[in-house]
Amino acid sequence: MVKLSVLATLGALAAVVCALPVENAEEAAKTVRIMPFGASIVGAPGCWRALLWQDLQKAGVTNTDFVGSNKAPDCGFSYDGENEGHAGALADEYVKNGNLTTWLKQNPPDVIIMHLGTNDIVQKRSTASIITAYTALVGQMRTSKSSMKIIVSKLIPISPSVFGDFATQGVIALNKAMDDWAKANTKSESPITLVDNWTGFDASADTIEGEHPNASGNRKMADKFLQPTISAIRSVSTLQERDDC
Ligand SMILES: *[C@@H]1O[C@H](CO)[C@@H](O)[C@H](O)[C@H]1NC(C)=O
Ligand SMILES: *[C@@H]1O[C@H](CO)[C@@H](O)[C@H](O)[C@H]1NC(C)=O
Ligand SMILES: CC(=O)N[C@H]1CO[C@H](CO)[C@@H](O)[C@@H]1O
Repeated sequence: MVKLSVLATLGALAAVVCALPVENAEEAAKTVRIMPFGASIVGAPGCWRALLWQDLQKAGVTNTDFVGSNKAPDCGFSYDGENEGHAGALADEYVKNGNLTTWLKQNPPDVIIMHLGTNDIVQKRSTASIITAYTALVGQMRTSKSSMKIIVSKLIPISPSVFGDFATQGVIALNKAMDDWAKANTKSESPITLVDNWTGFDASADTIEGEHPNASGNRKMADKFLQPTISAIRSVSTLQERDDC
């Protein structure tokens, strides 16, 4: 009797442990690989990634490995800053050249954080062509991993006095188009989560020269990415936990 009830209790405990939210298992959770992907706003120096990494560690989300062929630029403290943010990059050139596919093979991630398209807009690519490139890139991400968690940022505004009003309007149009695009392309096993880095971001006060975020811009971007990144990491580690159960 006693033994049976102990066994029953153990069985019930195991079920409870497997059902526990992953916060309680984070230390033991498998490392989740995260690839920041885009152009210079992501990569050079992209110190919002340093703040995001720091905020994740502070929040106890330590099972992270940021991956990519770019090493961490100096942001004043040491952090895990590997990324695929390449200065001057265009979404449609990434598609044409297959760069992302190469990088996904080199360092396969579980989560991608993407901010991409500013250079396309400055070089007068249409909203429709950028959205077409996004769809192709998401296809490449899912070929790498069918359950890829994809976090896509609305573009931060760029200064009309530096880049022209057409560029500001292009960012607004692309950000608007992202809503329908994300809805149409999200999948339950591979969600596309939009992060709105446009709202509340000031192209004059929050950038160095009308384009790249300064200290206040980096803080705003890190804050906006934090919760979606935590959710993506947890959804990957929850699936891994379930595999163990
Ligand atoms: C992308 O691939 C093309 C073709 O291989 C190459 O010329 C280019 O340098 C790559 N871009 C980056 C940012 O590595
Ligand atoms: C850049 O960031 C600093 C620090 O947050 C802020 O004081 C400054 O006004 C910002 N803007 C410019 C254009 O430097
Ligand atoms: C309009 C819009 O989507 N605003 C969002 C901006 O970002 C913050 C934080 O990520 C959200 O709370 C807002 O809803």
